[in-house]
Amino acid sequence: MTRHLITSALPYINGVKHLGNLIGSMLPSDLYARYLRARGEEVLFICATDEHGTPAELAAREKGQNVAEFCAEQHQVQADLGAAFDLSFDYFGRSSSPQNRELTQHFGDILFDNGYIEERVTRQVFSIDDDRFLPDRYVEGTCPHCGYERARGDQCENCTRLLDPTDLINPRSAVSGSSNLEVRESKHLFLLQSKLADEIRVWVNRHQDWPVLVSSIALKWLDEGLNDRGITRDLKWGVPVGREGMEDKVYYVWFDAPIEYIAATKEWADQDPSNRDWKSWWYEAEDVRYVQVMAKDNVPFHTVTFPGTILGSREPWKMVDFIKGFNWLNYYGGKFSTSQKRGIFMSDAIDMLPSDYWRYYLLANAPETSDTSFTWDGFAGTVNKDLADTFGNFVNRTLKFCASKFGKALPEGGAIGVREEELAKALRERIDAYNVHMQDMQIRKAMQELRAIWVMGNEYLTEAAPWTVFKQDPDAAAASLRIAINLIRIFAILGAPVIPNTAAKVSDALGLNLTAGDWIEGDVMEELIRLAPGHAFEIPDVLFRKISDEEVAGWEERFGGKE
Ligand code: B3M
Ligand code: ZN
Repeated sequence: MTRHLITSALPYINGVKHLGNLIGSMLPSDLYARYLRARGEEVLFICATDEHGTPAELAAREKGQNVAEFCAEQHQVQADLGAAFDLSFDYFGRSSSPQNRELTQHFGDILFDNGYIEERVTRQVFSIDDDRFLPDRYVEGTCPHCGYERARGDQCENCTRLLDPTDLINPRSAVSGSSNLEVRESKHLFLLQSKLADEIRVWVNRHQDWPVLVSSIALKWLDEGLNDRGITRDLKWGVPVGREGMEDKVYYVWFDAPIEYIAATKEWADQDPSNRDWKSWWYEAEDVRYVQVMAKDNVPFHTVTFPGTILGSREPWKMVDFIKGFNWLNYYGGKFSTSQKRGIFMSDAIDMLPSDYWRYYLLANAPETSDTSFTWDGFAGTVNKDLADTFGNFVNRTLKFCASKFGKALPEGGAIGVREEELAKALRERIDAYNVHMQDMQIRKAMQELRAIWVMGNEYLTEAAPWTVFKQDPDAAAASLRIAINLIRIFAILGAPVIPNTAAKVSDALGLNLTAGDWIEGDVMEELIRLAPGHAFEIPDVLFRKISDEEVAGWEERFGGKE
């Protein structure tokens, strides 16, 4: 039987992630993992913080912490937030782990031995006052083309021209502002991607089932020609290269970060080595289907660069089978921005409302085919309509009405008829469609089916109208309430990958013990009569509350909506 390995792109360590990051990788991969587990599949779901690189060093400096301390703290913050959003990682690792150091050095060494890495001497800007080499983007100065005074050494943001740091007029360090700079020579490792390009293209072309977003980005990079890439940096924070003559160098963050997918699995196994085997998931792992989830800016590194690392190793490491890529979730049409603190961050969101509100809204509006925009109006509309009215209200009014007329157990009497047969048939079709979209990771389509399934329950209840039928024909009312309560169970099961907390509440209210592995398979009619007369229930508190216009106005104000 196939085993499923799922990785989410690794959230960068420099601060709390915003909702755009959440829907760009972590949440949809969680949905997929939960769905597969519900179908009884064997799943390993891995994520980690991506901790190396200059932005981490600078973020630590800004907080007055040393970088290791900063990363340890921020890792915990992100792990806690992931748990608060019910991200069901089997393991949430750290790219600064000893396991990743060892594996990254292994890949570096073997690529070197195989002739895919070579040493080259480069000329780079050194900041004397900062006592460090500056990455290109941390050299600032005046653009020689347009005169913009805050151009970065890699690119001018004003005229978009690509630059070399030595092109800048009046260059200075973006770290300290010091203009006490000089160009020094430094020896670096280069990954000879040009030698691997053909092989990478063949591998990409073998994956005709990838979303267009993903394959088009991969092919664009390949068509533009792969340059050999410097994969080491003159920094202290990172995976040390560990080669003679390169004592002061570390691997570039994008070299070690994807290797952390493997290393995090090893971290997971090392916690319980007698029961967990990391290697069978990654090495000669023919029975594994590997799915990666990420936002579009990460696609080149996963379709070209990292595959190059693996192919060049000439070792049988598992390569990705399917990549789900996402466009941007914008905030009122503009970018969410960690550095400009624009938009909504996971920590704000979870203080405002429970995770299921966010999970459903974000998944239903996932930026799959194009960028989408978060607006408070849109959020409130979706919550009020789909979650409060369609789902939550169905559960509460059904159970309340039943309790008031028949007590808190499924009532006896009546029989199923044509309406129920039709309901079962229509449900089967919708559930089949839901399964297909979930398997294909067509997230918005899947959410549309789920919503349509909830709507069917409401329509059934409106037509069966137990509240009016009750006076003349209590048996008929009892029969339709039994069906409705069974629908609640079905809704909870089908909704569990999306709104796991609420599904658990509903399952408790129905006195059930739903676990991963429960799904609606086979004959739906049987599922509609599964809970039998006499089965007791409780009435849960309101499952989803409505969001008022005043709240929307207040949040727009607080988070800077409109403009
Ligand atoms: N850390 C995502 C980012 O910060 C990046 C993903 C790494 S996945 C190996 O853009
Ligand atoms: Zn310019």
